[in-house]
Amino acid sequence: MAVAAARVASSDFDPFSSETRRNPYAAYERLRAAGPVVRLTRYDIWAVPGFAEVKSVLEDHANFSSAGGAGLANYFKQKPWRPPSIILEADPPLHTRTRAVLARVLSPGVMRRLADEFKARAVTLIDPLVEAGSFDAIRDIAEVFPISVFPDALGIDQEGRENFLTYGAMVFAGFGPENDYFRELMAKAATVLPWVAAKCQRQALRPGSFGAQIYQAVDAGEISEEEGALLVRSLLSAGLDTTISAIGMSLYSLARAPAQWAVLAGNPTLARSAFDETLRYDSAAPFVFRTTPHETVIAGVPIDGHEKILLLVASANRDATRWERADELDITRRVSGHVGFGVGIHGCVGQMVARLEAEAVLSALAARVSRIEITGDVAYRESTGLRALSCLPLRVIPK
Ligand code: OVV
Repeated sequence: MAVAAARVASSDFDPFSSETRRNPYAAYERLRAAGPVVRLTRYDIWAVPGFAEVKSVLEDHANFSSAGGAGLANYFKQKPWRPPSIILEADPPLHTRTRAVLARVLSPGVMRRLADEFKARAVTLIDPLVEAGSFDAIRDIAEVFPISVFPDALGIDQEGRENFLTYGAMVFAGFGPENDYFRELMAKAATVLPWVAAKCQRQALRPGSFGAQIYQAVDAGEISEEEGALLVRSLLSAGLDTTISAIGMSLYSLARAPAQWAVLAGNPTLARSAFDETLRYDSAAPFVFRTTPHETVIAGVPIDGHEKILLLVASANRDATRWERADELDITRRVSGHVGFGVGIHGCVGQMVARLEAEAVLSALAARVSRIEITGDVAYRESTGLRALSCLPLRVIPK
């Protein structure tokens, strides 16, 4: 159905620009004021900025498909740069089958068994940094800790681990329009993509690991051998650049709020809820797309079939109609219900691993450090899909 352009809000806002990455929140507020769904004229897509509508679209997988791609590219019309994810970029019934496998592999019981190991490794990483007194929280913590614990849990050996950084970055840099950063990463595709494919094979995965458990689902007939490899690939795609970015953004948010750090240092058991509050306050994964398989409506606005819908989860997490003092970081607030991990059937299946990693890092720091200061300029990587810092120079004052 044709939409009368004059009757719907439109904006020339660019969700993928460097300026937006540095500070998206004023623009998000203007979008929320403009309407429940806003036409973004630069890209010919719909944007959804408010909490209630983001949540209801995420909860309506029948009218808002994931098979059209999680990023800007419309797989109903264009060929994706990599074979689509069979969990993130799939609808039921395929998604139901693949999700069941990963939900089992990443279940709460499994997490409990990993917790002590993650915490011990975080202390080993953090203590010498605290002794040194100053460090780059991105280079020395955020880009190190997930790479040190997650591929081990996944069952992948040490060889070539720097390729994980490149691959994870590639996946999320491919969420927006092609830019120089994406092209630079893709220049390494000829070595990185075959390396990733090899690491996803059955024989590359240590017995008892997450990866080996995925192949047990193959042996049980739940998924095919090829699907097994693609689900290992999903853990590699989704499990590193996300936690790297989120741990970096979390430290950045806390470093900008000394009074909040003091609360955490006074009670390091708040680390887990502090991490969730930083995800709400400055979400590392600021958006995800859906695609309409057919005509539908959002908040009464008619939407054509095969349209890309940009769900601004970072904006929803600052919506004053949902959150009191939405623009304030408050690690003691009741933060459950934020959409930084999404919600619905595609809600982050790895969120317990992410929380475990971040909790290990934040509690190890909070146990030792009474104050954090930012000592120089911070910068963002030019990733269109994540808000990821490239550097965060800090000085820490030990207790
Ligand atoms: C959540 C997420 C992000 C990126 C890639 C994938 C999943 C995947 O399944 O490949």
